[in-house]
Amino acid sequence: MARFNPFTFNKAIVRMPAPSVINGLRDGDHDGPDFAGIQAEHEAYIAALETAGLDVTILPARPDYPDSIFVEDPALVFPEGAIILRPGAETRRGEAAELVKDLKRHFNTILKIEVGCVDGGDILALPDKVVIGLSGRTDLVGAKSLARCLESLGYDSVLAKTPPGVLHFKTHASALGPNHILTTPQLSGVDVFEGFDVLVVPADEMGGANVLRVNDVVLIGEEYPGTNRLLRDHAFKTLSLPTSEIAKIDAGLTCMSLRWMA
Ligand code: CIR
Repeated sequence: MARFNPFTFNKAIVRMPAPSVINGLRDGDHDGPDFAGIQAEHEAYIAALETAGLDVTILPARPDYPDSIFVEDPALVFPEGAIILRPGAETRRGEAAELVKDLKRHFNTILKIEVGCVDGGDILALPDKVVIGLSGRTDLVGAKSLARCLESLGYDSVLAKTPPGVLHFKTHASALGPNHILTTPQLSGVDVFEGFDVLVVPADEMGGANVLRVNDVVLIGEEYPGTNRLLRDHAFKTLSLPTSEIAKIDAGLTCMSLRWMA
């Protein structure tokens, strides 16, 4: 495939949180987030996207889908078209169909995964390929179906393994720039990152590996000062955002938007 720029965007879609977000899926039985806290984090996130130059479409809350604020999981978007995914969690599957009419307003080409399951959180777009992480939410059948959709849009893809017990591939890896990846120690040596400079988050900041490069800035959770320092030491411009409430339902910064260059 021709080299692709997965960092430059002028459009985004987000969805408002519903009060039911406090019942969002999570690993373990700890308390959920505080609704006002989620609202504040979401608001700051939208403001950061707008400051970075994106035109943000804000979809209304869907109380029937507690996790629907995490629009990255049910769809993938590229300048050439959108792909409707099949989320691995039963309670989230309906979110994909709900996005179709909204995506049709922006994309002429809409493809769809019909079999298996794929969560957008497992899909990492790099300049030379798209990595599909196999996980508890993304299976081989879904991954192969996605690879065919990607090919028809002009993208090469490769499979990788999400570390056991980790929700999504991107929970532990992010693309920082044309030559740089940020990972946890578990993913630092994987072959799909060969040829990239891999920066590794400090051992006590695993959650810091989920960052979002948007145009010239890297959005990072304010709970990860060591990771922030690491990025700044490598000349990345960063913006810290509060993420402690969304973290209670296993979410990070990439999952609250779909982003593309129109
Ligand atoms: C879930 O378990 O599906 C949600 N509570 C969190 C999804 C986070 N998605 C993402 O990081 N791509």
